[in-house]
Amino acid sequence: MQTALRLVEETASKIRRMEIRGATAILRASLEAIREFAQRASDEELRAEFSRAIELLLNARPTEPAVRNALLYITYVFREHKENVSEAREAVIGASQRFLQMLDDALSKVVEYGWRRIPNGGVIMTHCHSKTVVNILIRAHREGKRFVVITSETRPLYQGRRTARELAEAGIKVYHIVDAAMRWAARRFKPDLALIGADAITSTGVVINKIGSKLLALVAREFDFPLYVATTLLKLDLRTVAGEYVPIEMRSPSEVWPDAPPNVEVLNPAFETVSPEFIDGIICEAGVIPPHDVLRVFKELYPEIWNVSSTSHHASL
Ligand code: RUB
Repeated sequence: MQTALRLVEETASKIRRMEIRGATAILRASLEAIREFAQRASDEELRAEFSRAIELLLNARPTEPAVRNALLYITYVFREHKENVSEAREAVIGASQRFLQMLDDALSKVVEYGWRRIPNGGVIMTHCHSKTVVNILIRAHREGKRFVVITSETRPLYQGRRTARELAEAGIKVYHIVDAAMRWAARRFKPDLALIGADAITSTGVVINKIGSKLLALVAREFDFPLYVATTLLKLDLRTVAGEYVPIEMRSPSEVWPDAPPNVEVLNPAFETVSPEFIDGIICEAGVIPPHDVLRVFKELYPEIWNVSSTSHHASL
């Protein structure tokens, strides 16, 4: 019989191999894995392996603060009840459920605010695959808006194809380009706006998203169209308040060039930063807000998560 920890290991490995990818999907899978772990583990296993289960999920992808916020909170809840294992189990299951619900509520609000921003008859550029962005565009289309989307393929793993396919299947006209053609496409199609997702947001409103996002921001600046980021604030990396940087994941060179010649060092950063001066608005669960407001709004929306996180930072200072 599989141990409960084995199930968590399987989820962590799918996240590492990018069978599960995109910040929202990773958060959802991590929460479901920890809930299932708590449901299935024996008393002994829950006590002995809870921290290991959390660690496996935390380390699966380094640039995913939403997972960190969720798992820190669940760890706090577990520790509060650790004298009584059945209470601890119920508390972990309950907290995972609450977080999943919070995520669903947040995402439906982001979509609700986001679709209104999509200009009827307009041209929109996006990059990579963000479920949040795709949902906004499909909703705008269902609400009767007609527009064209330019998707970039997103080397080396081609997540842009997934975006193109999902939008096309929903009846939206898509132009698909190689990443290096972003500037060319902007010149040719004169976009009305760029819309990207986020993996992480810092306390000062810097957004971290797929490598190539800053390129799109620079193109938007040059051709004078706005760039919006659609994301739940649950992706705010609270360690940045305490002075830390968001780690940027470096992935295997073999994703780029599996048989590169000797002496060629292939570099494969997964993400990059887009600083607030390049962002016209964060479309989040509180509406469209300026990037520098993210921390204040986060504290208002999620005081419990904020309290747990600041307590754990102070403990480590
Ligand atoms: C995915 C990516 C997405 C964000 C947001 O990178 O950069 O834009 O994760 O996605 P990767 P969502 O493919 O390396 O995981 O809106 O679905 O949370």
